[in-house]
Amino acid sequence: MVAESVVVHVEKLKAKLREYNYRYYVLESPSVSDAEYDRILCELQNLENKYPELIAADSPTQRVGAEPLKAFQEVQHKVPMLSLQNAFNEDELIAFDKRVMERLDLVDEAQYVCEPKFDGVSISLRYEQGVLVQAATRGDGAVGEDITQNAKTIAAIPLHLRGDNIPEVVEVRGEVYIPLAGFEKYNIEAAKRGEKVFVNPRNAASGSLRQLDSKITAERPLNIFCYAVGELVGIDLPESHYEILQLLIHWGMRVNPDIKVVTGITECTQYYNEMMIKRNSLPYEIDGVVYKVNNLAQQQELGFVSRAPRWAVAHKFPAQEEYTKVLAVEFQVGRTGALTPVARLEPVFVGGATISNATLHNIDEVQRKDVRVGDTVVIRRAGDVIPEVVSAVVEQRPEGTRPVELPKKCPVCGSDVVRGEDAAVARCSGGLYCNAQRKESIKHFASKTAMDIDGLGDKIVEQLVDEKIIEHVPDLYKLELSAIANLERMGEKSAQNLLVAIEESKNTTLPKFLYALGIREIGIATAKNLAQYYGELEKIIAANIEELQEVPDVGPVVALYLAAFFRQQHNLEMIDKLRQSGVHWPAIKVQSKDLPLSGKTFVLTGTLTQMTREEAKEKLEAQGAKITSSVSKNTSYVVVGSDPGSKYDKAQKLGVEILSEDDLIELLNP
Ligand code: D41
Repeated sequence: MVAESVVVHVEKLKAKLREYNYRYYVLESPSVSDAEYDRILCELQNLENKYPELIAADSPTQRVGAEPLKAFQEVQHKVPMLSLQNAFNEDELIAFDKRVMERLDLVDEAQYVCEPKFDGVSISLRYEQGVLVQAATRGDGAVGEDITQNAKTIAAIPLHLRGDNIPEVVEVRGEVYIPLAGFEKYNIEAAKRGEKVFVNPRNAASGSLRQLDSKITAERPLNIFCYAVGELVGIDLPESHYEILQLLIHWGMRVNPDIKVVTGITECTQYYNEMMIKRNSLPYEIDGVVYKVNNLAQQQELGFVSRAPRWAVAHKFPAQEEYTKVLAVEFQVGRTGALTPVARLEPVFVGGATISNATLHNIDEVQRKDVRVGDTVVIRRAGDVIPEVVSAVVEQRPEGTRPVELPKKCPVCGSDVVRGEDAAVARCSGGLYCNAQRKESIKHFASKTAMDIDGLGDKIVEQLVDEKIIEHVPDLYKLELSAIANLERMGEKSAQNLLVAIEESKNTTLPKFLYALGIREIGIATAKNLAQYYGELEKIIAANIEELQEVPDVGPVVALYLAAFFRQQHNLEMIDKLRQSGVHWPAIKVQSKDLPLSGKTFVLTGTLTQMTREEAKEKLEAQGAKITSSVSKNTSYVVVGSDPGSKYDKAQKLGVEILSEDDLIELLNP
C-alpha cells in the first residue's frame, strides 16, 4: 500500500503539470519557467518510478510511451466522421445557402458558424470520464486507425479534461497540423541529415501521425484545433454548434480564436474575404473556410447525403495555378467504360507537388476549352483534388495543331465508343471484353471497402490480366501459388500472403459484396441500405424497379442500374461462381416491412405545434414511412404545419394529398 499522503502529493503534482501545460500549449501564455516545469515533472517521475502502481494513463509522464507498434489497429468510429462538401466559388456557395433555407423552410436568414479550414489531418479523441482513452484517424469516416500513442505526444491535446460538466463519454473531432515555422525548421534539419523532406505541412502532419514509433511523432511540432464532437454520453447537447465549441474550450481543448457566428450568406462571404487577407499572416496553413448551420435542431433536420452533412460546406480559397505544355491527350478507360481524356504534361510544380498529368473530365469539356496537343495551358490543383486543365492559352498556340477528337474505337480493346444522346460521357462498348474495364472492376472488387484483399494492388492486377493469368473476378479464387510467385516484384512470401488474403476475403458481408460487384452508382452507403432492407441477395436480385425505390436513398436511376445489372446473365453467373468458390456472408435481420405506412412517402413542411418535426419524422419512420425533402408526384402525403413554405404550393399544384397536424396525429394513432 502506498501511503495516502504520497497519493495526494502525486495528484497535486499532476494537477499542477496539467495546469502549466494547458496555459503553455492551449492558452499559449506560459505561467511558469521551463525549469520549474521540468523540476515538477522530474519529481513526479521519481515518485512514479518508486510506486509504479500510481502511474495512470493520463499522467503527464505518459505522453511518450511504450514500445513501437507493429501495426495500427482499426477503430470503428461510434459516430461516423462525416466529410465536407466543397464550394469552389460564390455561385456554389449561394446554391448551398438556398438549399439550406429551402429545406428548413426558412423565411429569415440562417445563422452560420464560420471557421477557418485547417489543412491538416482529421482525428477523433475519445474521452471516458474525462480521460483520453483513444485517438483515431478519420480513415474512410467509418473506420480509422488507432493512433492513441501518437496523439498523446501532442502537448495541446489534454490527457485529462478540465472544468466541470464532464461527460461519461465524449469524442472530440479536430484537425492535427504542423505550424509553418515548425514545418520549415523540420525540413531544413531533415535535409541536413540527408533525409526525405516533406512537400507540404499537411503531408508532414499526416506522416508524423502515422509513425509506428511514437518517439518519432514526439519530435514533430504537431498541434491541434478542435471543431466538433462525435459521440456524447451523459450530458445533453447544447442548442448550437457555437455552444459546443464553448464547451470544448471549457474542457481545455484548443479551439481556433478566429471562429465567428454570422447571420446569412452575405456575412459568410465577408468572413471569407477577411480570412483570405488574414491567411498570409497566420502561423499555419488554411485552404479555405467552413460554414456550419449553428442551430443543432436545424442541423438534424437537414441531415446528410452520402457522407457529408447538408448543413456544412467548405468554401475553398482559389486553387493554385501554373502554366505548362500539353505533350499528349490520352483517353483512360474506367470501370464502367467511361473514357476520360487526360492531358500528359511537361512536369510543373503546382501547390506543393509536381504534376505531369491532369484530367480534362470529358470530351465535351476538351472541345469547349479547345485544349490541343502542343498548347500552353493553365493547370489548377486544389487541395487533394485531381489536377485539372483550366484553359488553353490560345495566343501561344503553335501552328499546325488540331482539335482533339473522341476516338471512334476504345484505345484499349478496339470496341466501338458510344455516346448516349445527351450524355457527356463517352463509353467503350466492350464491357468485360475490354481489358481496361476488367482490370478496373477487379481493382474495385479487391479494394478495402469492397472485398478488402490486402496485397492485391493495382500493379499486380494489371500484370495478372495482361499475362492472362486471370480474366474475370471469380478467377481470383482459383489462383495458385506458382502462377503469382513469378510476377514482377512478388516473392514467394508475399505470394503466399496474397493467397491467404484472397482466402480470407471469402468471409465478407452482404453490403461489401454488393458494393464489390461494381454496379453503377452503388456506393457502400447504398449497398448497406439495400442489404438492410432486403436481408438477402436473392431478394435484391428479384426486386423490380418500383420495389427497389422503396429502399432509402434509392431513386429511379439507381434502381434502373441495379435491375439492369441483375438482368444480365453473365453477372448472375459471376455471382454464382463466387459463391461456389466459398464467398459467403452472415445473415442480416431485416426490419419488418409490413408496417402500416410501408411504401408511403411523406414530406413535412411548416412548424408543428404538438411535436417537433424530428419527432414526427421518427414516428412516421417507425411505422415504415419514408421521409423525403422535396415534393414530387411520387409523394404520398405532404404534412403542413403553420407558416408552410413553397412545398405546400408545390403539393397543391401536383395534387398531392395534404395532411394537417391533426390528420397526422390521427394517422399515427388510429
Ligand atoms: O478545419 C477543418 N479542416 C475542418 C474540418 C473544420 N473546421 N470543420 C470540420 N467539420 C466537419 C463536420 C462538419 C463534418 C463536423 C471539418 C470536417 N468535418 C472534416 N475534415 C475532414 C473531413 C471532414
